[in-house]
Amino acid sequence: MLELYTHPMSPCAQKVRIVLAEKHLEWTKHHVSLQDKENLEPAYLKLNPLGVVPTLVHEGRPVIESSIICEYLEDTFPQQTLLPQDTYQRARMRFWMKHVDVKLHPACGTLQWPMVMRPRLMEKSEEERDAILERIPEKPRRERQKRLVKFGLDAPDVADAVATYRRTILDMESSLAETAWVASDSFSLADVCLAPYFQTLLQFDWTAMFEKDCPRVADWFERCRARRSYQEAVAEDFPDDVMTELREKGGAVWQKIASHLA
Ligand SMILES: N[C@@H](CCC(=O)N[C@@H](CS)C(=O)NCC(=O)O)C(=O)O
Repeated sequence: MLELYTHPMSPCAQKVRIVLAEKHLEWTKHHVSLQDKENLEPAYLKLNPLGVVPTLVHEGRPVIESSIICEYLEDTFPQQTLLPQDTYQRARMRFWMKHVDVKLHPACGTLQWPMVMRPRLMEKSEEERDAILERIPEKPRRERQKRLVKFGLDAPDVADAVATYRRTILDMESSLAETAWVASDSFSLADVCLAPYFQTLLQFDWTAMFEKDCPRVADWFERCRARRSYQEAVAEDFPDDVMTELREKGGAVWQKIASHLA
């Protein structure tokens, strides 16, 4: 009844998998290889014209955009609700979800592409690489990804991406002084939508971005990771050998990332 097109390292897909786990929903996995660019194949573009994961298919109908999928699952399966009771806190939750979609997600992609996607694309000839990049549907994304492939972490987008991450962390530290979770005293979609972006920092050994001076954020992430939903939906896809490899790669470029921290 529920099918998810997903990739283990996609924070957007991780958001949806956390919701599915929180609600104890059964679902069928379709792995989309982003490294092989299966997301740009015509069959996948029919489901998701933006050529991105995740896509949820429920009773044969596709639902796209991770935050919309999360809200769709909440509306359709209200058990174990992830909405705060208070309407003001719901507004706060939606603010954070929007912040993730508009700012944090592009920042994360800017840091992930040079680490994960670029090495695979650089194995191809320039001609093959250009042909793949030309198939990316939206122009701003296509242009950004071309820059990230060409220049890696030296691309001009990287400084702003690191600053966006850091600003987000500082704003979360303030929010967490008011409520136990980011938007309210209960775990909500705001936490679901933010947590996977901290998995990215963890997997690349970049947690110094918050560990030294943002104790509330550090504690919040520990609490997210301790949830069964996070273990099932995210952590299980990162066995020790995968983590070791990613953390070595991330550690090797940490100084470059840190150079953009104010
Ligand atoms: N706004 C979309 C963004 C989805 C997105 O950018 N997904 C990434 C993985 S996290 C992706 O599929 N990228 C395609 C690529 O790397 O070519 C959503 O929230 O679902």
